[in-house]
Amino acid sequence: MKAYYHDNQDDVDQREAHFGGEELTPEQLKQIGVLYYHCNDIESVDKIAKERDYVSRDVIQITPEKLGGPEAYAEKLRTFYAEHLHEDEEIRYILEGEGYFDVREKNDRWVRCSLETGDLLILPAGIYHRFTLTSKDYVKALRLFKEQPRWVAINRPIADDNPYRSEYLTSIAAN
Ligand code: KMT
Ligand code: NI
Repeated sequence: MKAYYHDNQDDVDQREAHFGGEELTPEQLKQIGVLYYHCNDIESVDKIAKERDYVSRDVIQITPEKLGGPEAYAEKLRTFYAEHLHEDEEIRYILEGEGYFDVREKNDRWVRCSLETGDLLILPAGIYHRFTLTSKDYVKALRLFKEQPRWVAINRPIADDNPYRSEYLTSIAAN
């Protein structure tokens, strides 16, 4: 994985790298509650999931075929790229392909986390983020859930008043 500031060139294809010129260290990510691991086997993933009380998982393959045709696929990609948060922590483990998770840093700058096969990312509840494929146009990822498979996105700015948002902001305030 590599994490760096996004160049904010929103008129350029979201699947491009958008490298803004400055990388972030794992320590800097940790300060906003974002954790990263590289897992070479599923046992290492299982261990993390167990430690953090995860109970279920599914596999998502982001292709038009797997997501119900070109229109449903395009709609799904739009949903993932709309800035949102979740009320629970999210773990994503890349099984094949690549993806970008953009997360908002403290000063509201976008940080792009570039994930490849074997990378595992943990996003805390309440952090604003979005997801896009890379120019390779393919990812197969394991999604881990603390409840039964459930993916609810609350978009910005509606989520500004969400208690999980306030809790998250409090948790990183001292960093
Ligand atoms: C999210 O919450 O943005 C996602 O789950 C993106 C798709 S998983 C590769
Ligand atoms: Ni999300």
